[in-house]
Amino acid sequence: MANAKTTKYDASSIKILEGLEAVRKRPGMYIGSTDKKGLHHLAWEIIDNCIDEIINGYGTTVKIRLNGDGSITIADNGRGVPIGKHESGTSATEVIYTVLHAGGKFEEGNYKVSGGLHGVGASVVNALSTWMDVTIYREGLISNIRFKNGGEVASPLKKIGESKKTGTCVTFMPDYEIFKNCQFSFSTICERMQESAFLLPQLTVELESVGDDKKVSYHYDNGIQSFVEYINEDKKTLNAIVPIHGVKNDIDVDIALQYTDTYNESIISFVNNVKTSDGGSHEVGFKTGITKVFNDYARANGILKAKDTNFDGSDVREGLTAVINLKIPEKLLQFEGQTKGKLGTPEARPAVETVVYDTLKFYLEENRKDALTIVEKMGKSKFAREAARKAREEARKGKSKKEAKNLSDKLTPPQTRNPKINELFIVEGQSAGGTAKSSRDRKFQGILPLRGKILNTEKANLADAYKNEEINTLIHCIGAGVGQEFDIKDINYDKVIIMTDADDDGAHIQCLLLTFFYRFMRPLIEEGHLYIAMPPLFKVEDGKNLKYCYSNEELKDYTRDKDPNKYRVQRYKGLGEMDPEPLRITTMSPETRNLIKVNITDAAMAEKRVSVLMGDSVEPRKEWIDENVDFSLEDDFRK
Ligand code: 0RA
Repeated sequence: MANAKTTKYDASSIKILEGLEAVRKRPGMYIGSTDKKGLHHLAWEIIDNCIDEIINGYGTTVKIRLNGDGSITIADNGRGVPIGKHESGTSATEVIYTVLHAGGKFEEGNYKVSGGLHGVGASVVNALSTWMDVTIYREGLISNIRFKNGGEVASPLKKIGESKKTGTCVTFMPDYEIFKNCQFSFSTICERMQESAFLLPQLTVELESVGDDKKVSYHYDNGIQSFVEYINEDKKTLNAIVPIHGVKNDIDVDIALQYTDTYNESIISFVNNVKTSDGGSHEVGFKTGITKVFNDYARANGILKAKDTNFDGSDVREGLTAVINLKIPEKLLQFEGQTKGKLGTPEARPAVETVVYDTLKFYLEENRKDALTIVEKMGKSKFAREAARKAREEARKGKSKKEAKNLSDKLTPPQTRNPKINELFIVEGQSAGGTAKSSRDRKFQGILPLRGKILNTEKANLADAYKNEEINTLIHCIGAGVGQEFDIKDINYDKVIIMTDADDDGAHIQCLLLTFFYRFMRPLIEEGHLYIAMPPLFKVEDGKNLKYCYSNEELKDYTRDKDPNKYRVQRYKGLGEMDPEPLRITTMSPETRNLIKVNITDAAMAEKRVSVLMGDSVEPRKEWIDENVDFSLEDDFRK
């Protein structure tokens, strides 16, 4: 009998290792990719399991720690992963961490609220780790199991102590042979956990990064209302946050919204605690609902007269911040699109529309003062929109010759017209412009020197932007229109590259340009056409060697073991003082340069950053620049 059992165990354990081997052979099939995103997927997998436990009513806190050696620890105070014997003779714990998709078998008809988009199982994380250590507090015991080499048992489950606590603590070391040149990003993990904390008021998240001594924690009793408050933190708001809540046809609708005096909208939506980055039926219902309710209110109160046209959607959403959170029963759940980031469920549209309309109708009637402030802003938006259209039409009719002349004074265009390969360098000032002109490859690189500081578009609407000469020039250069009418198909350049000095002024101009592109040509960023050039900060000459360094750290690293008398460091104060050849090699030539692709993955968070950087309050901006000079950039384009 014992023999039979051993044989069975051996056979099944071989099968298990084969399963994990399949994961190691084709990680992409299980976690999407083996880049930075895939690496973080491992963390999300383990973290989501903890969060599910809390959603189901067990435990309150998730603790996450980057250990500084590449490993990460994730712990919760839920019931603890089961430690009993499994029918195969091994522990249930071992099964959960080694059998593909085993996790679900241990659930007892739980309503998994967070499910839907992820959930490949903890065993996949184990398969892609060089080691994993699981400690479980349960049934009065502390139990531990360890794995190595992608899921082999290094030490089977055993008691290591006693405790009245309950919970699960997992530490794993991702296999960095698979995730080459990747590391966990503390700020990425913080951002996602903060979002979870906003969505789940019962949750506390504590995060720590050991190497650099960072510690934060998130807990929000007021849920998505706190989320809106956070996004609008540095903005002037027009009304108190409006909570909208209702259940319609089994769909639970929860929304918080607030208007600001800015010109942009940020709507962020979730379904069953999973972000729907590409919107979907719920967002359509939301937009329809608010457009209807504000038009009806404005008509009923004589703000829109009979001869006036309606507010359109963009008028109603100007300055709007909204967080939408839906709970949809599994049987109605439908996600669409390549990344499943879009809600399909048709029932969500009328459900959200009705709840939004009814709640806001009542709110507007009860809060007349706020209502009038908001509607007055919509009136201004409508007026500006109509004025901008007129201005554009006039520009098309009469002034286009003058503009062409204007542009030819400023822009040095590439010699050939090829939007698929051409590049536009936006540089600061005439002197840098001159050097850039000598450094460029004239066949496909164009140079646009900006004269003055460009307008801060955080505080400007489209009509104001048109009046600013530098911005006007930019719009004409890029050639694809602006705002709602921007059409990415018409861009004259494949890459628009911001090339400023590596000093405070340069950083400020970068911010101004990024703000402008973010507000008025967002597809340029979303479709990956906007870049930042990386000019070197230092030139180091030692004997016959010449080396360019791009940061203080790089300079320190490079000169550490050198005799200070044997090398010479030149600090570049601006692009203007660089010679054409070094500028070409270090910054402009596609063969040798470093470019950073501007990558806005999360519109709402980027929104928050832009408003911190460009808004009225100086303090948070200073603090923010000090902490994160790299804005929302991801340097995934190092060529
Ligand atoms: C299934 C059953 C039970 C606990 C869990 C899963 C569980 C999984 C994870 C993953 C991370 N933290 C977790 N906490 C709990 C226990 C069921 C019971 O106690 O009856």
